[in-house]
Amino acid sequence: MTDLILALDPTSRDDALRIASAAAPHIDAIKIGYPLILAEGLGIAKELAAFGLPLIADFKVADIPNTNRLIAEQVFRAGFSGIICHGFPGSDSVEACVTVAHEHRGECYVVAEMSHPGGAEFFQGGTAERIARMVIDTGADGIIAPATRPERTRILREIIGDRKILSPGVGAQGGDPGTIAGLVDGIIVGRAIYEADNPAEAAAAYSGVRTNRN
Ligand code: OMP
Repeated sequence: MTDLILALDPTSRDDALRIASAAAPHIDAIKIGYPLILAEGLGIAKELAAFGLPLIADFKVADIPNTNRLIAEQVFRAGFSGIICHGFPGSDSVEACVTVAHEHRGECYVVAEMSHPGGAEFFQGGTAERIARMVIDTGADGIIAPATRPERTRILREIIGDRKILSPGVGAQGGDPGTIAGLVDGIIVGRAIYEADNPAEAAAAYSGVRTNRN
């Protein structure tokens, strides 16, 4: 069954906890990153972990291996169960995140191709495919691939086989959940849930498109 991952990007603790609490019965994981953590501090991770859902750190880590390792150690110590890193710094940098993630029984996802229009500028032309192959070679757990371009995500699926694909771009960025859900292991939805008048109802509606992977 495709997971529904809430991208929790509001920048106030109260909003984040209210929305997470409303959406929690309908979602499978929570992803947070710079917007919420820079506003409220890393301690928000422990508060969100209390919902009992996997918590993914979206820092799109993109540094030398030693710095990636130091960042990943802080992430898993803070209570996260997954981390997102970039692939373009190279396989040694990705391996640093994968090693720390697995030491903590967590998961590491690598951005293969981004979902916004500019994501086509550098990630296409072979780069996304190379990053997907790197995921296999480094033992990473999966990729981030765009719900806004299902045809690209389908190509990346052929490369990564049964590794996971988490797919942002549904809702606010125009991606259709029904089209992408069967191709991926998780859809990532942010504004369409946390900016909705009724986040619980919105989360329940996205939860309804979950399906078995084709
Ligand atoms: P909404 O556009 O509000 O649904 O949020 C999408 C979430 O997914 C945000 O937290 C983005 O930072 C994140 N994201 C993308 O939108 N596109 C990508 O290519 C990669 C990510 C990500 O790594 O999560």
